[in-house]
Amino acid sequence: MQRIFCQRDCPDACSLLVTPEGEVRGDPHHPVTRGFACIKAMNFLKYYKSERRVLYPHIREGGRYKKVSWNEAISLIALKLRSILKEYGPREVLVVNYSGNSGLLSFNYPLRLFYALNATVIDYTICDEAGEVAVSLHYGKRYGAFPDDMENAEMLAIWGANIASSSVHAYRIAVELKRKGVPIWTIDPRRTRTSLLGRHIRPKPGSDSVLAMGVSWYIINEFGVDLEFIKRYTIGFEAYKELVSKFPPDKVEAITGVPKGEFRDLARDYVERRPSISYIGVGLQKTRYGAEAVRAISLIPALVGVHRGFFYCNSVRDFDTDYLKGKNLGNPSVVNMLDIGPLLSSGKFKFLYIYGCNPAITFPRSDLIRDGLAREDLYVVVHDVVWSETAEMADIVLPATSMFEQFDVVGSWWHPYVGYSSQVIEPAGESKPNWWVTQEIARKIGLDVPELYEDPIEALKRALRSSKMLEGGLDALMEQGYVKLKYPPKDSYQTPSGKIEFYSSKALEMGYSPLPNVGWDVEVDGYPFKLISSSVPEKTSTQDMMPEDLVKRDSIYISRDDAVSLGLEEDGLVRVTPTNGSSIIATISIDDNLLRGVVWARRGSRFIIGTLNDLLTNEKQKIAEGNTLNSNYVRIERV
Ligand SMILES: Nc1nc2c(c(=O)[nH]1)N[C@H]1C(S)=C(S)[C@@H](COP(=O)(O)OP(=O)(O)OC[C@H]3O[C@@H](n4cnc5c(=O)[nH]c(N)nc54)[C@H](O)[C@@H]3O)O[C@H]1N2
Ligand SMILES: Nc1nc2c(c(=O)[nH]1)N[C@H]1C(S)=C(S)[C@@H](COP(=O)(O)OP(=O)(O)OC[C@H]3O[C@@H](n4cnc5c(=O)[nH]c(N)nc54)[C@H](O)[C@@H]3O)O[C@H]1N2
Ligand SMILES: [Mo]
Repeated sequence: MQRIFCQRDCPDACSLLVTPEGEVRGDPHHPVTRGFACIKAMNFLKYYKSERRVLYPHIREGGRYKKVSWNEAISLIALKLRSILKEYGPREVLVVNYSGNSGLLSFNYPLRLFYALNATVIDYTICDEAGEVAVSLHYGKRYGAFPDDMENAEMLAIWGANIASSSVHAYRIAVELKRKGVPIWTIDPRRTRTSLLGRHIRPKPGSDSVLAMGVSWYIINEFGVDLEFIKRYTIGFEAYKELVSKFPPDKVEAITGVPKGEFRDLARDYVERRPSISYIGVGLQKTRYGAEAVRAISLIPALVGVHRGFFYCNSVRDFDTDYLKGKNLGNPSVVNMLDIGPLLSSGKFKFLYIYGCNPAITFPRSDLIRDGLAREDLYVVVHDVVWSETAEMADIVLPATSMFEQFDVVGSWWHPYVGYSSQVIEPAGESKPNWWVTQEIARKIGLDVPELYEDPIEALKRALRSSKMLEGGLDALMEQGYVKLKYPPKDSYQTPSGKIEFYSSKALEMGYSPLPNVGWDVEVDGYPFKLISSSVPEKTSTQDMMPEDLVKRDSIYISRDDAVSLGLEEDGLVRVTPTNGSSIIATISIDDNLLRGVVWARRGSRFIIGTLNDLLTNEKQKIAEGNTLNSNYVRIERV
């Protein structure tokens, strides 16, 4: 049986076996995959064989796509690129990439071309980055609990994550814990499959930093902190205590909508059931005070004496990814990816290269992204595995190999294993890996930079060579298949003081509040519904949609009480108007899992008219200019 490592942007980064019959299974020997794969992976081969697959290079001519040879496609791209560089300069060339493929090579290597050109690259702010910075302010490196820590937990609190959908192997651990009688808590405004595992706290969305204060208040004032631990491993506790004292239970109850008895019980479990572990999801972080909430939740273990008793993002690696992406080759300009819609639609940039990303659906103000892609004076090249919504608007579409058809090195942002994924299937049609395409473009425009043509295996070797976490580098990976990374110990803290800093000196230096800046989303006048969205089991972001799924249109989900008060029935049509001046038309779905005042949509929703992300703003969090995808308010009317 042949094996690959899943290259989707998912915490589980599974080891997948392809049987001789062409089925995909979870590797029974891999310590985290343990013999089962998610529903998406089981359908991968069907998906990659579907008619959505891009098999050949295509150029758009008179509104239709025409098949061309690679040579024609690359020549045309080189011609355009050269003339745009000459006429407008390199800053008008933009590369957009993100989470289509998280393999080290697939993600990074193409960037070499754009670094060497001194073009414009993006800042990756659309997912979990603000929360990563948040944790590092107090802990140094951001690693926390691993799967085995979860398995040994005496209590698990899952904040703003629906792991039944987004991390099925973490969900399985949670199910095992429940079976053993370990208390599980879920903090999510929605009822989900995950929340059915235990006690469910339902805060108003966007109020988690306040809720974390409420939990901390009870720990400090009623159940007792671990003073020994605090003295030995932390600094700034007195200042933190002062902050928490400003959020007594009644105030927290009023802001979050959670009865105080509930978060009191949660506080008691944090203290009495140690090691208690918090799984902090990306969902709650995509709010105006999201990174602040991540800070406050991550500090709860420091109160009760558990070293790094949280999981948020474990992708701490000492690989030389700067080398892989060619950071030394130039000094590109950087723009926040949340701003791409407004920038493109206002006429900025003349050449756009997109790989591993579907911004026409996934970026905020996707309506403006699509306006931009439609510009006559913008040349758009899309390299993708399938005819994504973005590919369908490109001037040139290039076929990409799927994860089964290319080699790469794949890590996880949850578990500590890194794998070498081999090519196990011949490339479909004329599809080519990401690194190959930018090599060819560089060659055609005649760039004299040796790194642009470096053999990708050599590049990987060099990037892993000096790693202390991965002994033996790429050779070890290729020989053993996967290797467990050596992380620093849980009780080492890479902050200026060497301790957990409740009061963060690094935050101060970076212009952020040294203590979590506790805040919450407030309703906007005239826009009574909070719109949130999240991942669903059967697709990864916009991937895995079969041709028959694409015909269907998504709904806006609303609570029964709200539907009644608006006079709406199941499948009725509504216009949804956000604060940003756009609007969409969709069907309504009545959902008993929602709180009043909250509406929900599946991530990547496409409605009868418009898409979900047309409704979002590009407002940023203060920390790391992170996204606020879950902090939008809308008005809903029957049409
Ligand atoms: N099947 C599948 N798996 C995936 C993905 C996928 O699309 N599909 N995507 C992958 C990627 S890129 C990522 S980033 C992760 C994301 O996966 P998760 O970390 O689970 O995050 P989300 O799916 O964004 O949202 C999870 C939950 O957060 C809740 N939520 C929303 N706002 C708030 C709030 O203010 N407070 C609280 N407490 N909860 C809130 C939502 O109701 C939702 O149930 O999953 C990865 N795994
Ligand atoms: N409303 C709302 N919007 C969101 C979110 C949300 O929760 N709500 N979540 C945000 C988050 S967490 C994320 S991570 C982003 C994800 O947004 P994107 O980065 O746009 O991710 P995908 O939708 O998975 O699209 C990736 C594209 O890459 C292609 N691809 C896959 N493998 C390869 C490959 O090897 N080579 C090439 N060239 N292409 C490949 C896929 O076919 C797909 O078209 O969306 C964000 N947008
Ligand atoms: Mo993400």
